[in-house]
Amino acid sequence: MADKPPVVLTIAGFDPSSGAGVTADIKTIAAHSCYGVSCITALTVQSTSGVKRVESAGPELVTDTLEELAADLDIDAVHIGMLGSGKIVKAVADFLSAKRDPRSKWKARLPNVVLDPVLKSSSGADLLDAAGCRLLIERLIPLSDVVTPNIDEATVLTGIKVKEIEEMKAAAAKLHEIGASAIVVTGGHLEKAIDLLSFTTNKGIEQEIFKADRQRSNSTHGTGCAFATAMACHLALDRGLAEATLLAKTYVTAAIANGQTLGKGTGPVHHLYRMSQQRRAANTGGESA
Ligand code: PXL
Repeated sequence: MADKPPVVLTIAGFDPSSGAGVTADIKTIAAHSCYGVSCITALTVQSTSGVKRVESAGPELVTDTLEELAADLDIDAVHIGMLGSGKIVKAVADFLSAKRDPRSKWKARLPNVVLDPVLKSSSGADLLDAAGCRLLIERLIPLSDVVTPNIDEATVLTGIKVKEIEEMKAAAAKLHEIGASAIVVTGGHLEKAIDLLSFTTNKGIEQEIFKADRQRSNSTHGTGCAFATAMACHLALDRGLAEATLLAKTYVTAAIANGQTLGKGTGPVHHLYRMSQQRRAANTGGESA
């Protein structure tokens, strides 16, 4: 029998065009040789042209799905993406808190919880209501191991208008105050694609900057989901925070660079680009990349 792969749970919305959301996350998880399981929080009607409609799942459906999966599998990491509404944020926060309660039926807390605080789609549709945003700050950020806002999300969560590195650092410090233990502010929209990792040690807050050239590409739908999910996979594979950040950034950069021309709008990143590299290498008898 083959070895058991790390299990990564994604709690996120459904994007029928598979650029973002659970179906995209499952591709990212497979690309990292982990086993993906999922809990759908909302259905969206969308394509590469943008989000047309959002229907929230019932909170009981979310709670039952999470309990069913957690009772059956040893989960090595959790990715949280689009949640849609305050009721779903509450269901997820209640579940994560119950897993931490020593008096509960659960034996251990869920490890490596990566929260991508999804607020809006890139086309501007609201993906979390106002009550959800408040509860995410109050309850979910303190229950997460890593929070991965982009600069717009960091601005809404902290009230600090994030444009450059100094504001990224200040927003990360504010998120620590709110209760985040580690943060990656992603700045793919800046002139250079700059990500800031911020974490607490016994000496205080440490911050590290990761830079890459910004790519001009039309295949950028799903970059936030791919980054946060790749981060969860690397943590499930026992990598440290800095290595996980660097590898997740490298994965997203390559997934954008290898993007295929799909749809009439903003195309998806190529989550499974490594498969075609391996196929090419096999055909030429060469080594896989
Ligand atoms: O990229 C944010 C995002 C996350 N999850 C779902 C989405 C989107 C953006 O459209 O549809 C399901």
